Amino acid sequence: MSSLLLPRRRLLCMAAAGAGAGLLAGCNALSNREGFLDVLSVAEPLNRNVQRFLSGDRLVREYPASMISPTFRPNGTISPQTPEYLALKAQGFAGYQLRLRGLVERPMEFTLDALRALPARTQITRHDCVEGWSVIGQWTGVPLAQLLGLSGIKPAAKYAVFHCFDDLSSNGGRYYESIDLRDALHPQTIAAYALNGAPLPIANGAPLRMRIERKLGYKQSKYVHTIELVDSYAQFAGGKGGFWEDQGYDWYGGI
Ligand SMILES: Nc1nc2c(c(=O)[nH]1)N[C@H]1C(S)=C(S)[C@@H](COP(=O)(O)O)O[C@H]1N2
Ligand SMILES: [Mo]
Repeated sequence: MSSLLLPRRRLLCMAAAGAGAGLLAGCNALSNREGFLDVLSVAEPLNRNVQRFLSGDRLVREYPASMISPTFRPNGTISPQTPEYLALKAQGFAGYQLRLRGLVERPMEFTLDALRALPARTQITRHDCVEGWSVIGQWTGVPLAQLLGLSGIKPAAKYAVFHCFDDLSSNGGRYYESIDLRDALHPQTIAAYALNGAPLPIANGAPLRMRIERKLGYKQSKYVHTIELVDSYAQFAGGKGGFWEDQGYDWYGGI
């Protein structure tokens, strides 16, 4: 069955329902909100629509455990040195909280224990960096659709922005990224706290990083502390929606 044939409203409900039965209430609240999906479709620039047409709302391939790479090669920041990160690291991340902010009905915070207590998704996927290498790893985390089902989504929200702890260019800025809500609600978009069955290593984004499986490596934010829903990402840093986008990389970053 081709997912392209299903109405978009149905697809969003499937994304939310895939994250756990408790989400159906949030899903109904979302799909009942008049105009929400219409706003999304009008706002999507042409190239995004072309990529969507080619890829649909498909799931990316998931691999058998036998294909997991012996080491998940780290890239970019591998040991954040910002004061706020070093303070959390010194306590073994015990004080960590993921914050949901911006255009949500209810701002929320989740400790790592609270995240681990929610229904989890585990997926073995391939990570493709634009530098030309790939690795396969097993990720475990909470579907973002589930978290947004709990916080609610205000009708004006169009993008999820991921705010990170690290200062990759050592200029006082922080790594950040953004995706549209359709990718945010995709069933394989998870906030991951484990890699290959062990707590996420620092090099790979501890204590929490995003996996957005239809995207290139630079869209996979590590060291995430806040997820903010917005109607525009122009207000952040260079205004192009991400650390590498501000250096000229493509915002959509699809694979
Ligand atoms: N916060 C943060 N996230 C980041 C980066 C980074 O430097 N800082 N690098 C990106 C790039 S270019 C890649 S390829 C992947 C690497 O993830 P890994 O270190 O787990 O391999 O993380 C992405 N997310
Ligand atoms: Mo990358």
